[in-house]
Amino acid sequence: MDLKIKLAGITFENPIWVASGTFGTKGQEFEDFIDFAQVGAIVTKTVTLLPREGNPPPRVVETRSGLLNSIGLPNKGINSFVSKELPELKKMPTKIIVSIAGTSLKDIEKMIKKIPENIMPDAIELNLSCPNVTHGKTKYKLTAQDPQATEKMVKIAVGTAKCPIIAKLTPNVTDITEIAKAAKKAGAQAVSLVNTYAGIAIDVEEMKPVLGNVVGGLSGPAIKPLALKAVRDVYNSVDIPIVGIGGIVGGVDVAEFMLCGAGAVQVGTANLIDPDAHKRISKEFEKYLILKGIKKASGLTGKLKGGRTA
Ligand code: RRO
Repeated sequence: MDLKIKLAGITFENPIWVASGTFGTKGQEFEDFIDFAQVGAIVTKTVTLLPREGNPPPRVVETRSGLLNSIGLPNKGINSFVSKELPELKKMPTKIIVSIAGTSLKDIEKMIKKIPENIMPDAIELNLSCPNVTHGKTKYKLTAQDPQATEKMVKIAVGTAKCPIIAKLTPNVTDITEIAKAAKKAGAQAVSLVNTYAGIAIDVEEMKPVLGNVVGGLSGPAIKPLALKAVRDVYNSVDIPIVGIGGIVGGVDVAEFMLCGAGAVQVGTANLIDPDAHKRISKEFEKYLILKGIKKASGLTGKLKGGRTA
């Protein structure tokens, strides 16, 4: 079975990647479970210019319909990341995609310039969509809710980076295709969607919100149909490679995202429940392809038949 896919000018051994924030810092927690050569790519936990503490606890709650998180981007900052973590990550036999976020254009430019050429990641995922931090003082909370801000942020990243830029979008918008168009216009080589859906969990006994930060981002199988719609909408109206994300827990879910137009996918929440998830999902996906008589995984992208187009 040929699982190789090409996206943003890079060849990946497998269309199934692991999503940012769900795979430890260096993936070392998963070493006993996973053959990294079989993982399409590891997207690292989002890093910022300066260290961040993150949000007050509790930071994660399991609701009846998915996981709600408000971690708030805790990390040691880009200097520590490029000196301690990135060199280790680069030794792994898979593609490394570094996730970065910033509140200003200067932040993004500075961060990208701090990545040494000899340990350049295969791509950068520009996280424009963390639901748990404020990205500046506009009427929009997140960069990826504002087409103009998205365009500016992607443009500076594309102009500075020596590797492809994948813009990670939020589903918390009226029309995600407007944002994907802005990312494409600014030169993004791909978009990844979706980040988590903003939500609130309530402790009725205490009559207060469960999460320390009140609002969090919902992930897991509950959001899959919503994420599939977002991928399909972008596929139908913007000519840009798509990395599909949202509630993938089995091989058939991967097929669904690819049929809707994703060239690759990321597994997130499932890693937190089952450290073996990537291996199992990959095997199940291969089985699906065999059953359907499909020889190349890449042949599945956008092959959804009929129905409403968007
Ligand atoms: O750290 C977080 O709270 C977080 C991030 Br950066 C993100 O992109 N998405 C999310 O659900 N949580």
